[in-house]
Amino acid sequence: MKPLGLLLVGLLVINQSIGVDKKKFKTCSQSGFCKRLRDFKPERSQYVADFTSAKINENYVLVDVNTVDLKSEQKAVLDKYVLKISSLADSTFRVEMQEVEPLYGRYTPMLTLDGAPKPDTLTEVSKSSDKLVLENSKGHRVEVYADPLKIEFLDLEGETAVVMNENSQLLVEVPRERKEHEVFTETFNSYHDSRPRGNEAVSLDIGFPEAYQVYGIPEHTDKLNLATTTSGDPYRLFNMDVFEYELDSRMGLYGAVPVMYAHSPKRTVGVFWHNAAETWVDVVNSADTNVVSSIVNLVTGGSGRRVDARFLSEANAIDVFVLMGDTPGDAFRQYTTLTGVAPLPPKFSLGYHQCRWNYVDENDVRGVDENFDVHDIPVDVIWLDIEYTQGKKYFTWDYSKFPRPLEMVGNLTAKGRKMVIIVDTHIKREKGYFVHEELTEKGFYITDKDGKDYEGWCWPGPSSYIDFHKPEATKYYTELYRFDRFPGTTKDVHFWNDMNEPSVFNSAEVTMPRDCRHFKESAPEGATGLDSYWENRHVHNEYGNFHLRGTYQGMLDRTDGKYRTFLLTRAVFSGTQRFAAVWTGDNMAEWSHLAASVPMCLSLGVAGISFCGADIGGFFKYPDAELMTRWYQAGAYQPFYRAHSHIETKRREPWLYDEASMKLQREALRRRYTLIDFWYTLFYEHTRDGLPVMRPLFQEFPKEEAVFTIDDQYLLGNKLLVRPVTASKARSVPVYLPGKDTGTVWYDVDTYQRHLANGYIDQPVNIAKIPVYQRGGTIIARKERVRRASSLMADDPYTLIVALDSDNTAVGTIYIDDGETFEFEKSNAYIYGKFEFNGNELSYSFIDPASTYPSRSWLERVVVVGLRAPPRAARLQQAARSDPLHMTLHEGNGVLVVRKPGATMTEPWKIQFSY
Ligand code: NBV
Repeated sequence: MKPLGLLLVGLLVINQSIGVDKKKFKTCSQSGFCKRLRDFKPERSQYVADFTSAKINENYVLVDVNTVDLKSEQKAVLDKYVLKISSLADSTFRVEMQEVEPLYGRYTPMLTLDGAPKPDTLTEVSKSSDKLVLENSKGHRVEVYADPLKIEFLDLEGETAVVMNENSQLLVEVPRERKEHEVFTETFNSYHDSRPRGNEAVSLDIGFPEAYQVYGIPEHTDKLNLATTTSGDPYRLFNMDVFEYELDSRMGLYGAVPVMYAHSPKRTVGVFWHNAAETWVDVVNSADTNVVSSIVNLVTGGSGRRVDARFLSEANAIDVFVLMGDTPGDAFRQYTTLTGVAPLPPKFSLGYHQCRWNYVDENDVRGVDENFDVHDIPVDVIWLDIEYTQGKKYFTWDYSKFPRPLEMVGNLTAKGRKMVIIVDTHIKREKGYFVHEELTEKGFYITDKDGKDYEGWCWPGPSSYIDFHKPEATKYYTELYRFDRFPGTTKDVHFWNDMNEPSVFNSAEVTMPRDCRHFKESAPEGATGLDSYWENRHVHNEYGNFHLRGTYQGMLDRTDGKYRTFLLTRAVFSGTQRFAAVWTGDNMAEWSHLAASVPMCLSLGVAGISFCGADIGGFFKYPDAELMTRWYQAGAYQPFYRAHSHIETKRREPWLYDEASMKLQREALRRRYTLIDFWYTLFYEHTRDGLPVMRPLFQEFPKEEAVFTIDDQYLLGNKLLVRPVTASKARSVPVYLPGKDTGTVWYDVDTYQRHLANGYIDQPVNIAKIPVYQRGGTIIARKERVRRASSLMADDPYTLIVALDSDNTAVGTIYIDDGETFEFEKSNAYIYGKFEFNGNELSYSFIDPASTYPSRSWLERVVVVGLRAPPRAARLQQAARSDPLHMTLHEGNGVLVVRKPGATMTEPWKIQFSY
């Protein structure tokens, strides 16, 4: 396309009325395999296991499975498969199945797992020709039935928690060489997919007896608990650039994480469908449909509940991890044990990020930066979108607008701030552009179906895409992030990888043609045919991860692994958390989109991806002052806190609103900063326990049925309960306070009003109010002196908020380090401290006594809330010090403030209270 063509495309994009163009994206019935297989539900499964051949090793068993012709009397064998069931550490099993000798090989995701999963023992409990019973070291049993094949996973009480192929929907399509008359090609919107291998889809039904709800399989825009899909399409997992995506939808989006959890008051289990190809997931919740079976179930002693799921993928092997739980936290951790946790982020990245498409030049950047100071608003990062480049050629600067990038970055870092700049996935095909020329010369591009460098259309016009499956191509790419390769960047310039689904404007479903070719490392020697490469269809959902891994490694390498880095991505797959933070893409300045940010980030969080946020204010359209204010307030309590906006929209930095709104936005931002160490501690703890930072209520209150479907409020760690205001002119919001059965108490963080958990309360709100509650029994450290950027608050003192439970006790933690290097790992340069209050004493001790960090922060204040009887005196003990402390009482004597204890954080201390 010529520049005029590009302009026209651009105008079309901008002028088109707001709302997704659904015609661009397939429904299940337009997707060949989904249509072909969705209705596949034979009366009896053709898959039969043969246990005589079962080979049991210490950690796994191999079983021959055949499909048999049910119509023939001798049940003639059709195809031969091998089933492998492995036992893995942390109550996890893996089930793999494919043909004995797949014609072209089947692709297994390469970057999802954080190293090889640790094995657990697997022992044979019994074996007959009908049934094989296996057990792991914890006592979880797997019962495999032979004819037809069915696999049940039992909890520790011997009840079936997960069952596979009970509905006979196991299917592994066996590719055959194309016969002359056969047509493999499929067409969608006039785009042809050559499908050279023909049909190679896989399918499996997975049932969850007793489950009340299922969760997971982000990224979608509907509720956290998944809906029954019998009417309408299944949930779709296929990474695509969906322009102006709609809410309450099961359509595919930028990301896909095929992990699902099933929860009941009894137990939580999970399944991780390890497949990078396009996948559709059907869900049937018995509560929505099956009255008869519910009654039968009730009569037979069950809860009457059950959820059935069914996974359908275009290609690759059957490969499913089963997470036996049994609590929600256990299942979430089992998933991150497999796929990894987010590395400890540099502290600045938990502060506020100011972005826009685009800050147009150096002056603009300077102006924005200065305005934050003028209006006394904290900010850690200023961002640059695609316009900083020379004609969308990443790793270059448009020097007419950014003549001195180093100086610009230096101005920011002098104030303790950072910069993030964008690097998209596509590479501009332009003569003279060094990246394009080198990639072409080295043969590092993805090729089209005929083996020529694939050329698509994206922001820069004609573009190609790196074949990261080639290890040397990834290595080449990492080196582009070296300071000498990308002049104008420093260790304080971090990155944003966008359009990495990948987005291709002139191809089916705005992404790469499925028959494009990727390098196959495991190709048989000398192979030239279909077994010599992978197609995009096999690796599709994993492509973003390959790009991210390259960037992440490149950023580490540029400082020889000295500094931690920040990276943001739009495409998502299993394991993305190890490389990048995620945002929910191009949302809109609408109340409904503000509300959707909560379930979207919650479902990413349970899928291992905690570092999540939505564009504050909404990307498309313009947020009025009220919406913008509410969004700043909500975002202050979400992990990734960045304002962003479309190039065509009106500027909307806080000072551009009326004075009163600006002050409210500033107040919200300042609240974020008072909790900066709380956030940092949460993220540190995520690296240790693998649990979501932003948690659904059912994680902490798994037996309380009323919370199973709540997704407009959530918990930060196990400490704060947040219920953002997501409606205009709200005078009050309903807030559910969980924990009735355990006598949980909650304290309003603004007033310290104490609420005994008892379900919903009606929380009055005005425009300044953000409903946030601290759980009784917890201690949170705050920094009350908010400065220009988080780095400037490093040495500031702490205020501890001790919120008592009904036993008059509380505990909390604090993590402190230099905020930017890996010294915490390399030389134990950190403090991980624990606060404990038992009524008579508040103590501070080290969880990891071997670690130290010379923190200059000190204890400035202790606020104890929920006290029944105020103490008479308090005394600090630290090393040789023993000092009486000054106290005051507030709020009808329920709030005690201990002034200036002055304790340091580098040694343990105690504050003793006498009554
Ligand atoms: O780089 C421009 C935008 C970016 O601002 C946005 O955040 C991304 O999601 N990008 C998409 C491409 C164009 C979107 C219309």
